[in-house]
Amino acid sequence: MPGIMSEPILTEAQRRVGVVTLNRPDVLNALSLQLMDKLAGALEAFDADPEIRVIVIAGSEKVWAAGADIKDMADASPTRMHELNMFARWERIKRIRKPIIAAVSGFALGGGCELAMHCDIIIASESAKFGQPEINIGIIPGAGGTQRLTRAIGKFRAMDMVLNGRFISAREAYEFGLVSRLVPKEHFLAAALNLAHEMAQKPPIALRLAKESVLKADELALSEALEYERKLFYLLFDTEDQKEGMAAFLEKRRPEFKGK
Ligand code: DAK
Repeated sequence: MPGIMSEPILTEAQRRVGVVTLNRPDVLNALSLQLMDKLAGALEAFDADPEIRVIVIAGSEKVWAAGADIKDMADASPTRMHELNMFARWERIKRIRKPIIAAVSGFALGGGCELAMHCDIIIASESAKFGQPEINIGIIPGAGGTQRLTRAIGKFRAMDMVLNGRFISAREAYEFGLVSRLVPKEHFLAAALNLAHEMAQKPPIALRLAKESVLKADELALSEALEYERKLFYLLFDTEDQKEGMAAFLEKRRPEFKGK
């Protein structure tokens, strides 16, 4: 269909699941500024849509994303980089409140690896490869790679990847704790979508607060984070879904969550 191939992302609502597909196959889904703008906008739209409960970001079977678009940065001065304000788009993605599942197959490099780490669950195909190769082009990770990767897999493995630009296989990524579930290549998208549809049956407010609370583990000291968790825990007793969930358990039936 004319036009579709030139759209940097494609979006689709599948009942309660919002799906965003990265779509720059010629440049291995390099995350251009335009793509990042559209991605942030699409995620915000799904976040605001009451019908949508879970979001999936997918690439193709061959590639998730090979990083930020090097063409956008190659000749840039610090002032130009400041003007481009690439951080703003990433900050918008960080603020999405609904759970985001990354369906990763093929390369997840540089900004691509960082985008996966902005998601909440990473489903990886056995062919996925993760890396932070920025060192090889004279920079360091700029969208949280040195921090989120270190928190996910530990200092020494992160140093090996960031200092050497070493790619790790999906299996290694799974063993290191960077990947939630490892699935066969042929099924990676179906696995991510199935999981998203399952999660979409769960109480949406609790899903959002659970995400918010887990993310505090990286931000706060343990005692503050536990206090934070406690407040969110209490808050859920003000939802109809908590009453429904517990009533359904006691009545031995399936709960019907309304997001209220
Ligand atoms: N940018 C632009 N074009 C890219 C690209 C990229 N990151 N990666 C691949 N391409 C293009 C190639 O130039 C090539 O284009 P043509 O030559 O066909 O025109 C096409 O995609 C196919 O790539 P290859 O021919 O290289 O394919 P191979 O299978 O041989 O190699 C590869 C695959 C993934 C190993 C290789 O393409 C590669 O090394 N790509 C670059 C990987 C990389 O260095 N990634 C890190 C980029 S830096 C920030 C936020 C984020 C970032 C920075 C700041 N702020 C919030 C401030 C992130 C920075 C990065 O990600």
